[in-house]
Amino acid sequence: MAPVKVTVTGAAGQIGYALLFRIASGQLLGADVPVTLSLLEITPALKAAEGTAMELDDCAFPLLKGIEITDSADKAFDGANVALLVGARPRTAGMERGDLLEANGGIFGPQGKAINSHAADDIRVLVVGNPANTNALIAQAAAPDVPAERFTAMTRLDHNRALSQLAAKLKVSVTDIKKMTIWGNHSATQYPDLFHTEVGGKIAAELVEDAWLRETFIPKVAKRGAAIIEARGASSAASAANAAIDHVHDWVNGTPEGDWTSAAIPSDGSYGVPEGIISSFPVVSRDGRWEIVQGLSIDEFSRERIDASVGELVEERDAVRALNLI
Ligand code: NAX
Repeated sequence: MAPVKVTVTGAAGQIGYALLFRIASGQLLGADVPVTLSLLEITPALKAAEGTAMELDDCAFPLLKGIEITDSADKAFDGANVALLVGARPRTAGMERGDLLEANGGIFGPQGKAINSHAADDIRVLVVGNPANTNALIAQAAAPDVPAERFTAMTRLDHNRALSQLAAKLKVSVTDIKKMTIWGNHSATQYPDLFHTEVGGKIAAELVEDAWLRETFIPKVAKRGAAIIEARGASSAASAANAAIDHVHDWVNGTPEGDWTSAAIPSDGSYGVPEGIISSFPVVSRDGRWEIVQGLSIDEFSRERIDASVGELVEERDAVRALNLI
C-alpha cells in the first residue's frame, strides 16, 4: 500500500508536537495505513521542526515511511492526501479583527493556492488555526479546482468538551452519550445543543436543570479554551491534537451507526445557515464524505443561539470579502 501523505502546518508549534506522533503511530488513518509526514513551518522554526522530526525517527514507528521538512507550501502540499492547517497568526494586543483576518489571509490564501496546484485529487483539509472557520473559507476560495466540501474546520474539540462536561454532570460515561452537536463558529458564540443529545435513550436537555444548561454548560464549553490558558499558562494543545485526530479519522473511516459528531463544513443552506459559510453542524461521515444530519427540529432557544453564531460567521465572511481575501 502506498503511504498516505499527511501535511501538517505549524508543525513546530505545541499542537504540532502533540499531533505528529499520533499520526505516525497510526491513530489518524488506521493501524494498517502507512504514512509520510510533511512538516511546513516558517523559516525561523525549521530547526525546531527538525528536532521534532528527530524524535519521530527515534520512535521507530513501523507505519512512518518518511518525513520532509520545508518552508515552501508548494513542496509541503505536493501530492498531499490530508492537510492539517494548524499554523496561524494569533491575535496580539491591540489587533483589530480586520488586521487578524488580513494576517491570516496572508497564510491561508497562499496555502489554499498551493493545495489547489499540488495536492492529490483526494485531498482533505482540516483547518485548526484560528479563526478556523474563516481561515478555511479563505483557503477554499484560493482552491477553486478542489471540491469545496474538502475544506473543513475543527469544532471537534468543542464537541468533546461538551461530551465530557455532560458526562460529569450526569455521572455517566462519555460512551453513554450520543448525538451531541456544536453549531456555528469555533468561538465564544458557538452553541452546544443538548436538545437532540441522547443519554440512555433520553434527551439530555430533559435530564439537567434548565439553569445549568443555560448558565453553566453552554458558557463552560464555549469558554473552556480560556479556562485552559488560565490554568496551564498555555492554550489547549494535546486536546486540540486529539480532536484533529478524531475529525480526520471519522472523515476517512466513517462515524458509527446511531450517532453523529460535529464538524464545520461548507453549508448547503441546511437549518437556515447561508450557503457556503463554513459552519459547525451535526454530521455523519459516509463513504469518506461529511453529510449534515437533516430533519432536526430547532426550537426558539436554539434558533437564537445558532443565528447569533452564524451571524458572526457571516460578518467574518463579509470582512474577508471586503479585504479581497475571498
Ligand atoms: P503555536 O504558536 O505553538 O504554533 C503555531 C506554529 O505555527 C508555530 O510553530 C509557527 O511558527 C507556525 N506558523 C506560523 N505561521 C505559519 C505559516 N505561514 N506556515 C507554517 N507554519 C506557520 O500554536 P498552537 O498552540 O500549536 O496553536 C495553533 C493554532 O491552533 C492557533 O491558531 C490556535 O488558536 C489554534 N487552536 C484551535 C483550536 C480549535 O479547536 N480549532 C483549539 C486549540 C488552538 O487554540
